[in-house]
Amino acid sequence: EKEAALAATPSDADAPTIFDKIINKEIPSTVVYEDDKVLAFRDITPQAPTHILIIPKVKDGLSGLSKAEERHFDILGRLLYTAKLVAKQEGLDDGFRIVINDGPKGCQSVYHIHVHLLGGRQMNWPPG
Ligand code: DGP
Repeated sequence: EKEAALAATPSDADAPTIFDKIINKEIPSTVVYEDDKVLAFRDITPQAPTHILIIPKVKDGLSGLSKAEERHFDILGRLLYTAKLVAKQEGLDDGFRIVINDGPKGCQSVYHIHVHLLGGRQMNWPPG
């Protein structure tokens, strides 16, 4: 029982999340970019006029950045490159912010790696 409980914690890098349902179109989302490897869609609780999440279609153990291995080099690059493409598509020519939350102290809530693209307003530093 204890092992089963542990297996259900967010540390289970392959556990399905709500993002699988978004990828499979089982729940609706506003998709702004899609190819065979990545999906970009609008965040349901936007923190800026433009707030988009960029995710890999196949998680491959990447529940968060802290789980990254060398085999993930390609997908990590694709996520950032897609963020740049979408920023251009959204007209964020004066700047934008990229955020990857990791773990409880990083305020991560969905354990399927995702890049936040935020823009359309002045960002502040330091972040909260
Ligand atoms: P994070 O806190 O970094 O793990 O970000 C997870 C984000 O996912 C959060 O900003 C809200 C967003 N989110 C959660 N559930 C859904 C959903 O069902 N649809 C959409 N579009 N976004 C979601």
